[in-house]
Amino acid sequence: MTARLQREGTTPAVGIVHLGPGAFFRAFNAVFTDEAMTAAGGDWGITAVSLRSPTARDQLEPQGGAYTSVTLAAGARAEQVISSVVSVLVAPEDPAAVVAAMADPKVRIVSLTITEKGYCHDPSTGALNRDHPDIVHDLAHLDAPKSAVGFIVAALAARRAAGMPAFTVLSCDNLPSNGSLARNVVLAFAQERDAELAGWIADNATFPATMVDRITPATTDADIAALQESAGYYDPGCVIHEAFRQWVIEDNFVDGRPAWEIAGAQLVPSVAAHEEMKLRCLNGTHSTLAYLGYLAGYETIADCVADPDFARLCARLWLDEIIPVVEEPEGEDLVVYCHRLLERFRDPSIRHRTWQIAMDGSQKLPQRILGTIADHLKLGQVPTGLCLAVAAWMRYVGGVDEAGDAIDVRDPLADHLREVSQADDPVAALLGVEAVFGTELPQDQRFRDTVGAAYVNLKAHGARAAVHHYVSGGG
Ligand code: CS2
Repeated sequence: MTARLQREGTTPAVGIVHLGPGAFFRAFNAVFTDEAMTAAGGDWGITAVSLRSPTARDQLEPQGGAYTSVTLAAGARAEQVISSVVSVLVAPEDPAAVVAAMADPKVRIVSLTITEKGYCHDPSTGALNRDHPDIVHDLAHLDAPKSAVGFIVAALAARRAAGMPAFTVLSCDNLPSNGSLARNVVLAFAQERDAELAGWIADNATFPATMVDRITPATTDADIAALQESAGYYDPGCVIHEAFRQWVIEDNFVDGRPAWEIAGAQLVPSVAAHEEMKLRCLNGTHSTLAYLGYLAGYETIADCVADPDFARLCARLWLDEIIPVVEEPEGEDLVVYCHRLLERFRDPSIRHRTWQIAMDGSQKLPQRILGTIADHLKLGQVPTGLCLAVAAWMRYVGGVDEAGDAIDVRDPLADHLREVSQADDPVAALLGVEAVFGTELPQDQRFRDTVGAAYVNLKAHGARAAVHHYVSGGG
């Protein structure tokens, strides 16, 4: 039997608690922190916390927290053992231990990769969803929280009671103004419990915004076997990702941070423009490819853009519909940025499944696609390609593919969306889902008509024909 990977060298003291120890965190935050500590030292070891399943703990604990980060680029591979994670806690097994870890005086940062739905917010407005079952639970039982928001408030309350300083809450999820969004949900929750606590958090904690970017598909058994073959050890905690990485961080920390800039992070006064560029250019086309590509029968993003029509779809979306309404961040050239994106999407060694990206669309659509559409409508234009993407999402959440087979739709609103799609006019019914579309956008007749026409076209001719029609100059 092959030996398992083991941690080597000294274990750093913990300075960060990270919620959400999935593949993205391991390919991104933990790598930056590992490299920063190797180069500049600092007590920034990470206690990782899983809010749901024990998988990450079961993978990493027998390895002392160490795991392999595998970079794949056009067939070449590079392996790097990452040792910044010191231990993994599983919140449902012992919520009090998680609060205690976050309330430890040595901890100065609580970072988050909990995905969009982890914020328990209303996607169209960003406000805390007070009806969310985890929020309802946590408001009543803050001694044993379930949600990230509940854990943060419980830990900050404990720190305040002990006369300790607050910590920095560092959101690293693909949400617009993720720092203020995290701040708003935390303050709204705290306000419901104790107005003085909310005031203390507002005055003492910081919530810097970040833009995060590295394409990291879910690790497969084949990836683990390939690592075993090449490295000679077994590591079920390994992660596979592209070489590219970009982390733009608003430099606003309560009590220090790792020297992430040594590992290439950009520490800036404002992240807004970078964030919008990334969410709209990368994630916007990713989601478009996910829905249209899935319906067209393509398994991965690389498979999608190997089809010349789908590659042209991306190019046309960027040039005609996205870049014209995106502000260019300092130091970036949007055309070059998008050109590079297509190269990243094309890399066949990164097998990023359309089905994986299609997940949780109700939480992703507003910031990835609907904001861009709204900006065009304000200028009196209708972006037909992005409306086609919305129609493809509607087809997808209907739950039946073009061959008549069931789609395994994963989304917190999946049941509701499937039910709503059964209406006589599914487009009108889905546009009425306020959590996704808000109240303003669905009132725009041009938008309704264009999405409606795209939906009919998709249903009658299929995704490949609809994409071909669009890139051939049709609407
Ligand atoms: C993807 C992202 O799964 C998805 O929704 O669009 O995870 C994407 O790969 C990352 O944001 C890239 O940085």
